[in-house]
This record gives sequence, structure tokens and C-alpha cells, in this order.
Amino acid sequence: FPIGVFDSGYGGLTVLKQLKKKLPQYDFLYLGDNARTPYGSRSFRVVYEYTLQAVQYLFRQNCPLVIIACNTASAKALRNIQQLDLPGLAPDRRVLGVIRPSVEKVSEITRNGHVGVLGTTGTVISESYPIELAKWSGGKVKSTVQEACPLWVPLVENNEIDSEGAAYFVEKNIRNIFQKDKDLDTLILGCTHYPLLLSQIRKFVPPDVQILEQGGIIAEKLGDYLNRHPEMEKKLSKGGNVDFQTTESSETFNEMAALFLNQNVDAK
Ligand code: DGN
Repeated sequence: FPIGVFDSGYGGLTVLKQLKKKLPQYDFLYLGDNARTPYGSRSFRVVYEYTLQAVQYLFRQNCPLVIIACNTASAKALRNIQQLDLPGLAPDRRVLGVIRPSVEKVSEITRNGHVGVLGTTGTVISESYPIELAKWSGGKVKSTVQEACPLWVPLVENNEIDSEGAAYFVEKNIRNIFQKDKDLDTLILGCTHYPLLLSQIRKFVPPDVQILEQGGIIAEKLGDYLNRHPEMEKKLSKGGNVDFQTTESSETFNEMAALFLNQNVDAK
């Protein structure tokens, strides 16, 4: 059975790209809720309901394991979904998100414990990163500041990645976060789209500051998880196939997927 990868739209393709690279033997089923994206500015209740519907759908498609690749959905819905005991959420199914693995990685690499989180308004308001960093970093993270970057997702989705407009907004948000804490040594790109803006982000971040992209981290931590859970690993099919599904038009999805993945896809 395939590993389900869910995102509010295209962004999770940055995570899928790394999953395919680091764990190429597995089959994946990617679901983008493009009809209802963006999730970044939606309420807790709405993000929870949409995410739960997607997870249940992927369970019905026989995915024993679902990765919620979207930070906003991980921040606002994952905990509640993991605690549910619905008939569709059988005990042998698992749902994992992107925040906990990112937090573990930050704790491993920060030198001075000053961490910055860049994300959507929803992720920032949820306070998930500061809460989880305080809880799981074993005291290594001393301070967390956040910056909502609501214009970055539309810049990426309109293919304005290299434009002067993108540079303007990236610089503004990076300046803001360093004003909140000038000693930051680690920055988390806490949104699926932001790796596509990495070359812009690097221009405005001091070279000694570490910038964390999530895709590679999620893939590494998923590999560790499967090593620790052989009963789950055995259920996964190993054909190296990826299926794509979207709740919106497949033509638009296929065009955008080419930008995110550098490959042609044929979404249902
Ligand atoms: N995938 C979302 C995230 O990682 O927060 C960004 C897109 C959105 O729904 N705003």
C-alpha cells in the first residue's frame, strides 16, 4: 500500500520530492486540496475539517500511513486527528506531520538556541513551533521568534520567484524576524512553498545562519520511523510509483507540479 502525502495544494510537492529522493523504493499517493487552498488564513475548525476529510479519503485509498506535508494543517489539525478514535481511523493507521521532525532537527543543529520560524499566518498564530520547540528540544532552544509571510505563497504560485517583487517581500520579512532577535542562528522554513524562494532568502540572511528546508528532514525522519516500526514498513508497497490526485482541475495541477517537481505529472 502507498504512503499518503497530503497538502492543501502544490506545496507538499517539495516534501514529496525529497521523499522520492531519499526513499525511492516506496509507492506514494499525493493528494492536493487545490479546490480549497490556501489553508494559511483559515480558522482552526475549517482546517481541521478539511484535513480530516483528506486523511479519511487517503485511508479509504488504502494508505496505512499518511504524512500531512502542510505546516498549516499539521499545526492546526494533526494533534486532534491523532487523538480521534473514528471507525475510519483504524488503530493500525498512522498520521504524521511536519512540525515534530523539524523541531527535532532544529534541536540537533542550533548552536546558541536562538531559533526563527517563517510560516503562514495560520502556522504562526497556532504557536505550534514555539510550544513544540520548548517541549521537545531538551532545553537546547532558548528563544523562538516567528514571522508570518503571507505573501510568499502567492508569489511562488504565480511563478514570481525571481522577481523584484519577491525580493522586496522576502527582504522585508527577513529584516522583521532579525529585528525580533538579532542573535538567530537557525531559521526554519515552516511552510511547504518557501524552499522555492531559497535563493532570494539566502541573499538577506547572514551566511553563518543555518536555513532549514523541511523536505529532507521529513524524509530522513520518516526513514527512521519505518526502521523503528517494521510492522508498518511491511505494509508499504515497493514499486517506486507516485500517483497524483487533486480536488481541482488536473490541467492546472500538472502545470504547477512541473514547477515544483521539475517533472511532468498526470494528476487525477
Ligand atoms: N502548505 C501550506 C503550509 O505549509 O503552511 C502553505 C499553503 C497554504 O495553504 N497557505
